[in-house]
Amino acid sequence: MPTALITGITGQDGLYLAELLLAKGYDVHGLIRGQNNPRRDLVADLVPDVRLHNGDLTDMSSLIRALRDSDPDEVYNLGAISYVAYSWENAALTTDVTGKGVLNLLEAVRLHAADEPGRVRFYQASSSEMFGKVQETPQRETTLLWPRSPYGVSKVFGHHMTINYRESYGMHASSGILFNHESPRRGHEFVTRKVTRAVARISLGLADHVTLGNLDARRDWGFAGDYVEAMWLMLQQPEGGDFVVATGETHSVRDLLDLAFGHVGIDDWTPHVRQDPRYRRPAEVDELVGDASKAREVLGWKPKVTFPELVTMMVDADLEATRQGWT
Ligand code: NAP
Ligand code: G4F
Repeated sequence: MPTALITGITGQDGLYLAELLLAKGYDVHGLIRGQNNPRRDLVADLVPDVRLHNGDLTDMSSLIRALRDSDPDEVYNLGAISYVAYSWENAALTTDVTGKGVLNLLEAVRLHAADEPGRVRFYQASSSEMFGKVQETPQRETTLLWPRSPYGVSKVFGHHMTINYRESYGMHASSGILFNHESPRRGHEFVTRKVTRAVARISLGLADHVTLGNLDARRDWGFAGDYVEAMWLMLQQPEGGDFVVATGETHSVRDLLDLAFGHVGIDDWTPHVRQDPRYRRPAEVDELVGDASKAREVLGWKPKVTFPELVTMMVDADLEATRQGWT
C-alpha cells in the first residue's frame, strides 16, 4: 500500500486529494498546524482514515518528524497562505509560509530520503497567479512569470526551488501550475464561494446584497475534484515535471454573477450587487486562461466539470447548507 503525506490537509484541495488517495488504497497522512485547529473535526468527519501529524511549514523540525513518522512514498505540498488579497497585509508571513515553507519541506524530504534521491516523490502546488501581468495568452509551462502580489512572488520562489531540487539532487519533484479551482468546499473569502453563498442567502430572503470588488476580472475556473487527479497523475510519471492544469476557458466575475443568480431565477442581479474599492487589489491580475495541452498529452488529464456545472453545484450546495443552518 503506497503512503502519502499531505500538507494543507484541512484545505479545499487537501480534503479532495485525501479522498482520492484513500479510494486508491493509499495510507494517507496529513500535516495539521495549531494547538486546537478548528478544522480538525472536519478532517476527522470527512476523511477519518487520514492520520494527522502536528506540524507547520515554517517549523523545519516538525516537517522532519512528520516525514519520519509517516515515511511516505509521495509528499503533496498543498499548505500555504492562499488568499491573494491577504498576502499584501501579511507579506512577510506569506513569504515565510507560501515561499520559504516549500524550501523547508523540499530540504526535509531530501534529508529524509538521502539514501535514495527520488524515492520520495514531491508535488508542489504552484499557481497561475505566478503569471500575473500575463506575457502570453493562453499561459503555458514556458510563459514568462510576472507575479503581481506577495502571494504570487512567494509561489514563484517555491516553483523555482522545486525545479532546482529536481535538477540539483535528482529528486522526483513536480510542480502543478494550477489555475483557479473551486467547489462547495472553497473558502468563503474567495469570489466564487462569496457569490454562491450570497446568492443562496438572497434567494432564501436572508440577505439582499453582496459587496464585491472588480467585476471585470477574468479567471479560468475549474472544479477542484478534477484538479487533484492531475496532482496524483504527475507523481505517477517516470520523472518529475511542470504541468499547467486549466480548462482553457476564461470567464469574468460578471459571468459568474449571471450564472449564480440565474440559477435561482434572478435574471437582473444589479440591485443585489454593490461594489466597494476595499475589495480591489493594489495590483490586479486582469485575465488568466491556461493551455493544458501538456497535461492532456502526457498525463491524459482533462477537466470533467464545466463552468456552468461548477457554479450550479456550488449554488445548490449553499442553498442546502443555508436551509439546514450549516453555514
Ligand atoms: P486552502 O483551502 O486555503 O488551504 C490552505 C491549507 O494550507 C490549509 O490546510 C491551511 O491550514 C494550510 N496552511 C496554512 N498555513 C500553514 C502553515 N504555516 N503550515 C502548514 N499548513 C498551513 O487552499 P486550497 O485552495 O486547498 O489550495 C491548496 C494549495 O494550492 C495552496 O498551496 C494554494 O496556494 C494552491 N493553489 C490553489 C489554487 C486554487 O484555485 N484553489 C490554485 C493554484 C494553487 P489551516 O487550516 O491550519 O489554515
Ligand atoms: O477568488 P479570488 O480571491 O481568487 P484569486 O485571487 O484568483 O486566487 C485564487 O486562485 C489562484 C490561482 O490563480 C490561487 F493560486 C490562489 O491561492 C487562490 O486560490 O479572486 C478572483 C478574482 C480577482 O481578480 C479579484 O479581484 O475576483 C476578483 N474579485 C472581485 N470581487 C474578488 C472580489 N475576489 C474576492 N476574493 N472577493 C471579492 O469581493
